[in-house]
Formats: sequence, C-alpha cells, structure tokens
Amino acid sequence: MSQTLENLASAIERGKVDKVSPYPPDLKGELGADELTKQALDEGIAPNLILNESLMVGMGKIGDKFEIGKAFIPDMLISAKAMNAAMEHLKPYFDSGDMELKGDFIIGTVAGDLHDIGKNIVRMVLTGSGWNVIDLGSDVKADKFLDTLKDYPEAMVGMSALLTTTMMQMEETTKAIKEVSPNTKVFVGGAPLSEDFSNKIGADGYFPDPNKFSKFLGSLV
Ligand code: B1M
Repeated sequence: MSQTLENLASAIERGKVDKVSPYPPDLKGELGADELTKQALDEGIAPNLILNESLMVGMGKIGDKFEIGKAFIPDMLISAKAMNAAMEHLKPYFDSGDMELKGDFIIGTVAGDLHDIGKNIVRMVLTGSGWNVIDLGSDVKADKFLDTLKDYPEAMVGMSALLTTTMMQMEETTKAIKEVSPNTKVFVGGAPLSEDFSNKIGADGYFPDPNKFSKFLGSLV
C-alpha cells in the first residue's frame, strides 16, 4: 500500500479529521483525513482504491478495537467524522455520471440503525451511474419505504443494515413491500448480511460492493 494510503487509513482509525483538529492530541498539527485524501487523489490514486484499501481498512480497524473493548463509541464517532471528511473529496468522482436517468431508486438504513456511511456511498455510486436516488436517511421504518413507493411506484428499493439486530427489520420491510407491490425489486446490503440471508427474507439480492451493485442494476434496464 502507498505511504499516503497507509497514513490515511491510520487517520481514519485514529479519528484525525484534518490538520487543525485538536484530536487526537498526539497528532496535533499532522495531516488528517481531509488533506490525506486530497493528497492521494493528487498522486493519481483511483477513488475506488482510496475507498477500499484505505478508508475501509481504517474503519475496520476501529471496529475491531471496539469489539475487544479497546475503543469506545466516541472513538467510532470521530472515525466516522474523519471518514465523512474524506468522502467529501471522493463524492465528485462517484457523482460524476451522465445525467440520463435510468430510473428511481429508494434507499435507506433500516429502523433502529444509525449507520449511514455505507448507505451514503451506495447513494453516491448510484447517483453517479444515472439513478434518481431518493435517500430516506437512517432509522427508516417499513411504513416510510411504503409511503415513498406510493410517490415512486416504479422504483426499486435498497436497504442497508450494519447490526445483526437491525438486519431483522429487513425481513419485515421486504414482506410489507412485496405484499402491496409484488413486482418491486428489493435489494439488501451491509456488513453482517449474506446471500443466504437475502434469500431467506425474500429479497431480490444481496450486494456487498456498491460498484457491482450499480452494474447489476444497469443490466436490468
Ligand atoms: Co457501530 N457497530 N454501533 N457505530 N460501527 C459496528 C457496525 C460494529 C461491527 C462494531 C464492532 O463491534 N466491531 C458493531 C455491530 C456488531 C453487530 O451487530 N454484530 C457496532 C455496534 C455494536 C454499534 C452500537 C450498538 C454500539 C453501542 O451503542 N453499544 C451502536 C448502534 C447505534 C445504532 O445504529 N442504533 C453503534 C454506533 C456507531 C456510531 C454511531 C458511533 C458509528 C456510525 C456513524 C455513522 O454511520 N454515521 C459507528 C461506526 C462508525 C461503526 C463501524 C466502526 C464502522 C461502520 C462503517 O461506517 N463502515 C463498525 C465496525 C466495522 O464496520 N468494522 C461498527 C464503513 C462502511 C463504508 O462500510 O457500512 O459495511 P459498510 O458499507 C459497505 C458495504 O457493506 C456496502 O457498501 C459499503 C461500501 O463498500 N453496503 C451496501 C452497505 N449498505 C449497502 C446497501 C446496499 C448495497 C451495499 O443496498 C442494496
């Protein structure tokens, strides 16, 4: 991995947002996620590589530390803040598709779940590949998906979940959607999910990778 990508992964893990941010104190004055992402782009590193080989690595590390009690909620929050600062630089690359719309796509993180970084990346990638994305945010109940489908009856639906507890919401929401609109395609994603889970709840597919998901959606139109 290039030195810049390594430094960036570390900035995400440590929650170093930008050069002027006072946290963490031992990195005062050092470059943060903001500057390092810009530096990586200036070095010609592809946005996908920056995302997958640096930002995701840093996020994975802070998650692992949390799991073994070596990091706490504020640490994950500040890492999320650093990730968002980095994504601001990547957004234009993911957003830069042509404007010929392929169709409507409703997306949200399911009820009880506040993790929205992955969902936001999927939104950016789909927007960039020409979908009109209606982003319902996080903690989205089944009713909200159903109400939005009334306004966009031809839309496909994507749900994100990061918790083993909230992924169960996907089953209820998928069933509710299929009951009123059997032909609506429902896709799911998020770290704890699997193809088996998607099949079990009656969804139309599980996609761990936003780019492959976007290509698959493109093949449907
Ligand atoms: Co929390 N958290 N968190 N967290 N958090 C995890 C998920 C956890 C794995 C950490 C750990 O223990 N190792 C763990 C879940 C354990 C489990 O359920 N098995 C956990 C926990 C326990 C919690 C709390 C319960 C902690 C507590 O309160 N005790 C709490 C729950 C709050 C709630 O939601 N109700 C909580 C809170 C938080 C913060 C708010 C502090 C913060 C979220 C901030 C935010 O999102 N705005 C946070 C964070 C940052 C994390 C970790 C560190 C990072 C998540 C992330 O953003 N990853 C995470 C640990 C980890 O993931 N290693 C952890 C990067 C993101 C780009 O990846 O979302 O997987 P991901 O998205 C990918 C793909 O999955 C895919 O595309 C994306 C790009 O490749 N994808 C889709 C995602 N959605 C898709 C939808 C699609 C298609 C593809 O549609 C079809």
